[in-house]
Amino acid sequence: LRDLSYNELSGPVPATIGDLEHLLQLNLSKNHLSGSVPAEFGNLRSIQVIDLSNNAMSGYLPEELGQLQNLDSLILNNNILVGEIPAQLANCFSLNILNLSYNNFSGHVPFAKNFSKFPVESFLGNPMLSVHCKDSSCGNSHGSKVNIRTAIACIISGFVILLCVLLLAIYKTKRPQPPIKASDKPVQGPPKIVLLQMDMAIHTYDDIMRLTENLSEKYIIGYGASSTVYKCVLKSGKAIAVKRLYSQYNHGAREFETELETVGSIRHRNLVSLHGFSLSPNGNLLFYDYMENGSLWDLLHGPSKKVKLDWDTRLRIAVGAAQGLAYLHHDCNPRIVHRDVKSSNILLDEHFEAHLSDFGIAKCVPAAKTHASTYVLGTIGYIDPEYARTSRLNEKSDVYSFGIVLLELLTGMKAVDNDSNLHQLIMSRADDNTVMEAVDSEVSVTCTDMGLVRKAFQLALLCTKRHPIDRPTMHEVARVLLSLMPAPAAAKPSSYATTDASKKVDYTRYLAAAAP
Ligand SMILES: *[C@@H]1O[C@H](CO)[C@@H](O)[C@H](O)[C@H]1NC(C)=O
Ligand SMILES: *[C@@H]1O[C@H](CO)[C@@H](O)[C@H](O)[C@H]1NC(C)=O
Ligand SMILES: *[C@@H]1O[C@H](CO)[C@@H](O)[C@H](O)[C@H]1NC(C)=O
Ligand SMILES: *[C@@H]1O[C@H](CO)[C@@H](O)[C@H](O)[C@H]1NC(C)=O
Ligand SMILES: *[C@@H]1O[C@H](CO)[C@@H](O)[C@H](O)[C@H]1NC(C)=O
Ligand SMILES: *[C@@H]1O[C@H](CO)[C@@H](O)[C@H](O)[C@H]1NC(C)=O
Ligand SMILES: CC(=O)N[C@H]1CO[C@H](CO)[C@@H](O)[C@@H]1O
Repeated sequence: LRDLSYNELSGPVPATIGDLEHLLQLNLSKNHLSGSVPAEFGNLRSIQVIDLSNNAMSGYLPEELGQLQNLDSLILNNNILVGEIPAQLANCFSLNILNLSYNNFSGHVPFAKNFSKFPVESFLGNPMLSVHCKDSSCGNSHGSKVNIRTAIACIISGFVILLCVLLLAIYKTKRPQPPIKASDKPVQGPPKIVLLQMDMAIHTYDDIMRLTENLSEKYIIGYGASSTVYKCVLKSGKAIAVKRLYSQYNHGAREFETELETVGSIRHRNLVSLHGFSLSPNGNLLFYDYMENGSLWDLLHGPSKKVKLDWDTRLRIAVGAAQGLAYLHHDCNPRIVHRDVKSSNILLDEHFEAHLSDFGIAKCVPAAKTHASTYVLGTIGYIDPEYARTSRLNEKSDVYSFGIVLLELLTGMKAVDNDSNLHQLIMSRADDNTVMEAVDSEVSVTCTDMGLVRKAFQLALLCTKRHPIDRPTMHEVARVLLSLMPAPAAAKPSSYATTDASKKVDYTRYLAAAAP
């Protein structure tokens, strides 16, 4: 349901459209749709593009649209919408393209700083609509009708004034005192932070440096193959993780930024969100959600194994990670291959909900030589042998790596330890039917139905099948894992129920095929 434009659709848009919470784009332009825009549009949490232009939509625009935090384009021109433009639209902070032209809107254009970026072309052809203007020099200050020329003049002067105010504000905040030390180099000012989500608003690069004492060692919470991660508690008290990349990206900064912006727009409950970034001369900084309970690797193999992970928790972690990965594979456009699925990239929040981290930018960050064999990206023990052999990467390579994580969860063993390889070990045990002896004791004492553990083993072996084509998709993996959950949890609406309801998976076929 992405592009239904240019059809002969007629009648009202059904309110049930609000159930499609994973929908990214909705293009219904150039149909014969009538009726009003349903308030349920406010439930389309993931939506980025709404195009209802060139229809016969009437009525008021629902203020619920203001809830759409991912909305980038709202295109409603050439309809017969009436009433005021809801001021709540100013809350759609991702909104870049707005077209309300050629309707019958009345009242005035909302005056909000974050709304004034839209050009007058966004509002053409609404004879009853006036442009609200705070500046008295705009003449008609009673909010009554103004003609389009005054409107343009107002908007332009509004823009100029706003720009001046902004520049002044920036100038003032960035330079509390005149610089004392005269430097030979031209003063460049601190690096800028590109914000992708609102949480970090009002923080400057200098703030981050101050809050982390210039990225002091005492704030380090982890090391990756290509980065160091710091914890930074923001002014609001909320913590974020600051990841500093060791190496400069290989290709253009602009390309890297575009890539990061894409990653920043991806949001799912089982993915670690990127809130912003700063490409500074002192290293590139990426700002992520902070995950209270660290990585799965630390929980399973870390020095302080203070937490005992019972079977239910492990299963929930597996389900969460599978759903996050399935989202990248099946609900993102273009689809995203993670390339480095492993237990240290599965992070746990304060409720022990799993969030997959480090997706989307793997190809920008050269793998550290200690971790990757050649230029094949990934981590030893998790790399799909087919990918290593052919260098041809697809989603099924992630499925393989996920299978290894599943084995890790079941056995509590590392993917590689000294010379022993977990996958080979389990394969050989599968041959002589002793797989169940490898189950982590923490699992066997907390699981009441070892049949479920056996099924999870079978699923892991399926995921790690030699031929990519024999491996299930992540959607299928997530469904099988969900089916292993205790009934009340499994009955909860899965986040996929809406996006992929039509596709049925025959689990038994898969499980039977995996039987050793
Ligand atoms: C929607 O579809 C129409 C016609 O196919 C196309 O011209 C328009 O660009 C599309 N809108 C968006 C936002 O992609
Ligand atoms: C946009 O501006 C309005 C009014 O100035 C404000 O209430 C709202 O919080 C702003 N939204 C964002 C996302 O900044
Ligand atoms: C536009 O709305 C006004 C009332 O606000 C109404 O009088 C007028 O007929 C409407 N025009 C169209 C084309 O619907
Ligand atoms: C909105 O649509 C109208 C009619 O197609 C067009 O003239 C105008 O340029 C568009 N505005 C923007 C901001 O794209
Ligand atoms: C951080 O660096 C700035 C400039 O390099 C310096 O003025 C400041 O004292 C440093 N702060 C700390 C806590 O080291
Ligand atoms: C790996 O080697 C270390 C020391 O060489 C040893 O202590 C440890 O038991 C070995 N682990 C396994 C799983 O063989
Ligand atoms: C094992 C562990 O670190 N658990 C913590 C997970 O996060 C919550 C919330 O911060 C803590 O209370 C737990 O101690």
